[in-house]
Amino acid sequence: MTKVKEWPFGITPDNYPEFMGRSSEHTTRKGKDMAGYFQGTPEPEKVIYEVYEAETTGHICMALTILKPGKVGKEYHMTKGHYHEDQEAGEIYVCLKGKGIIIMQTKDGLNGEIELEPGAVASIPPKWAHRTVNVGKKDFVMLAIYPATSGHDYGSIEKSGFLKRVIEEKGKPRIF
Ligand code: S6P
Ligand code: ZN
Repeated sequence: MTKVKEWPFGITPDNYPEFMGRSSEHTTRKGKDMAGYFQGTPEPEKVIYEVYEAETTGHICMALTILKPGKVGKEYHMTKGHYHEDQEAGEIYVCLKGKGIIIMQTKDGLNGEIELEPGAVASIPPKWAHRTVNVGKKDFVMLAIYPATSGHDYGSIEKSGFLKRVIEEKGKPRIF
């Protein structure tokens, strides 16, 4: 990732677009980029989520994820999910807006989830794959903070998926 000029700053639920403007990488994931991730087939041009990343300060990266509300069939919009290439790299998520669930698992078959609402902070330990799901009706916005050397391993999830999925049932999220 390109290193951007360091600058002292604070991020709030209102001023996060400033971080978007100063990030060095911007990724948009549309339905066509996520073939095989959902049980159903997403509309190819529909934006599922956007990520703005920057190595903000001494070996620490920050990334802002904006996960759009919506579903593919009964399944809520979600990120691809990944392990970190560096097996020692953990991560902290801070929820700025919306309602979400992080689903997590290890290669040994452990799994878990954390619910996120504004102000909530989640700790993702090393070796745990993580995927974020928007279970609300508005944008889900969160900040991730992680070592610059983490790297992303998408391969294992692309191949085998997660042990759990999050669907809407009777108007509420159900994890199964
Ligand atoms: C990076 C961190 C997040 C995700 C982002 C998108 O370690 O976990 O910034 O990259 O939420 O998810 P994904 O699975 O497409 O990278
Ligand atoms: Zn991560």
